[in-house]
Amino acid sequence: MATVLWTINEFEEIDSTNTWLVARAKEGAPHGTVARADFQTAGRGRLDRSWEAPRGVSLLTSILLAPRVSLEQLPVVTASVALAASRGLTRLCGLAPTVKWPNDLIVNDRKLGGILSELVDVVDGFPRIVVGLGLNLQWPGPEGVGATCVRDEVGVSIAPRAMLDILLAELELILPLCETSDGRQEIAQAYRNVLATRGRTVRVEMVDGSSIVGVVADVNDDGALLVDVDGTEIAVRSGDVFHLRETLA
Ligand code: BT5
Repeated sequence: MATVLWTINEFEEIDSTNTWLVARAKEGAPHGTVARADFQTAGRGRLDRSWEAPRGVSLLTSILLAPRVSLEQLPVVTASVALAASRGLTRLCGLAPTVKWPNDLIVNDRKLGGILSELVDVVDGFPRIVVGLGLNLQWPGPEGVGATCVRDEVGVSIAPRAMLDILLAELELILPLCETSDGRQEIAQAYRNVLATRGRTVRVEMVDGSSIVGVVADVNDDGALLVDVDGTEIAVRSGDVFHLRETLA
């Protein structure tokens, strides 16, 4: 993958950076197109949930990517964005978030950020996706959801645009790794090292409504979560993970 030329579109207000960028992608916007907003009127989480943030205190961004990977390998691309955000934060302020599979950024068991990846289409066999990231910088998230922000964790107020710039710089280093099997192994190893869920008993709710309970064993090189259910390892590609402690609460 050649060096990415980022085209950054910034908005004071928008419905959702993901919604905007998916629409631009369908009109032919290229790999490397980025949207960032100070405020979203209809910020989206996964599975039709909402993402809340007051004006100007969070990184609210979406990035259009067209890596040369298969559909099965797409989770690695999303994982790369989570890793890039985590590394960028460490460089900016020393904070080292872990990742709750699939891609929540966690500090002290609280949610610092979340990722919403949406497949746009498949062109010449390669998927194009919009990866959206909401990262709480100076506002600790809605009450009652167990969230936190960078300022509350380390006392540093990071401007959203500064966070975006360092995220993109880190992403430039990681993204090419998605396209080779050695690179994907490297990403999987880095992801494993920050995986908050490893060894924990979890309930995983699948997209089809079914669920499993087991112990998180690992992630594989394609980014699937490997859950040990009574001695049988199940590879989960998409779903919602609840630590059992949360389930029982
Ligand atoms: C996510 O969803 O964690 C993905 C969030 C992606 C948001 C970005 S912002 C830029 C881009 N444009 C968009 O429209 N979206 C992306 P999920 O795992 O479904 O988590 C959503 C849940 O997190 C909600 O139901 C709340 O409980 C909680 N939540 C909402 N706002 C939050 C916040 N600021 N911090 C922490 N948790 C929050």
